[in-house]
Amino acid sequence: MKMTFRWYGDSDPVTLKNIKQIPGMVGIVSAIYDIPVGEAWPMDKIVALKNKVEEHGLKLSVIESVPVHEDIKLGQSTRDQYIENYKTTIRRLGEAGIKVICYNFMPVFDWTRSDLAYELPDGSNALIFDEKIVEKMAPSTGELNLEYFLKEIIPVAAEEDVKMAIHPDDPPWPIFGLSRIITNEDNLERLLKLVDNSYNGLTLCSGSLGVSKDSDMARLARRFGKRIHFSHMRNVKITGAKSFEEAAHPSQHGSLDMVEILKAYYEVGFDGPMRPDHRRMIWGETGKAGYGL
Ligand SMILES: [Mn+2]
Repeated sequence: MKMTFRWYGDSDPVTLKNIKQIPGMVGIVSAIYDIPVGEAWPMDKIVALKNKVEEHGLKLSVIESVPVHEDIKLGQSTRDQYIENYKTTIRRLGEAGIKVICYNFMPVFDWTRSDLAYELPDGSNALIFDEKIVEKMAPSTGELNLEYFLKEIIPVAAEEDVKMAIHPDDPPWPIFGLSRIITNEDNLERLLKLVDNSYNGLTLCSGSLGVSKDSDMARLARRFGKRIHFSHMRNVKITGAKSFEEAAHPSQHGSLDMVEILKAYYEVGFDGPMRPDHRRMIWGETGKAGYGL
C-alpha cells in the first residue's frame, strides 16, 4: 500500500511542501481543475502538474478525477464526442506515466430539477421537472449508460496500462430523488462484470460504502482484491439508518474496524495507492472542507 494525499493544486492551503513532511507519504492525488468537463486534457497541463509534484520529491500517483460529462451519464446522443475526448485524456495520462484514474458516475448532485434553464414559449427560462429526463437517471438506464462508456474506454485504458477506478456513489443511497448505481457489494460485482477486464476496477472507499451497515469493508477488500486500484480510508460514526458523521481514523472513534480493513488489504497483497479520505481540521486550520492536514 502506498500512502498518498489529495492536493487541490496551487490554491490549496495545504502545500506540496506540507505534504512532503508527513512521514511515509510518497504520492499525490490531484487533477487539473480549470478544464471544462468533457474536453480532452492538454498534454502540456498534464506534464506541468506532474513536474510540479515531482519537484517536491513526490509522485503523481492518481488523477482524481477525470470527470465524466453528464451527457455520457444520461446516454444523450451527443455522448460519443465526449467519450472520444475522455479516451484522449486517458492516452495522454498514460503517456505521461500516470497509471490510475479515479472517476464516478453520479448524476450531478443538485439536480433537484431535471432542467435548470428550460425555455418557455415566451422566451423566459424556468426550472422544470420532466420525469422522462429523470428516468434517464434510473439505476437500470444508468447502468446501461455506464456499460456503454466502459466498453468504449476500457480497451484504451488497457492499451495504455492505465487502471480505471470507479468511486462508489456517496452517500450510497438515493438523494433528492436521484438514483444511485454504485452503492453496495452486488452493484460492485455487476460493474466489474460489465467489462470483465482488470483495468475496469474500483476505488474502494470505506467512507462511502461504509456508512451503510450492510457493507463489510474488510470483506469487500478481500472479495475484490486485485480489482481494487485505489483505496480511500475514512472512518465514519453511524448515527442512524441514513445518518453518519465522518470521524477520526482510528477504529475507536467511529463505527468501522479500520485495523481489520487494513489487514484485509494486506492479505490480498494490495500495493496500490491509498489516501486518507475527508480529513478533519484541527487546531483552527482553515483548509478546503474535508481536506485539512
Ligand atoms: Mn471516497
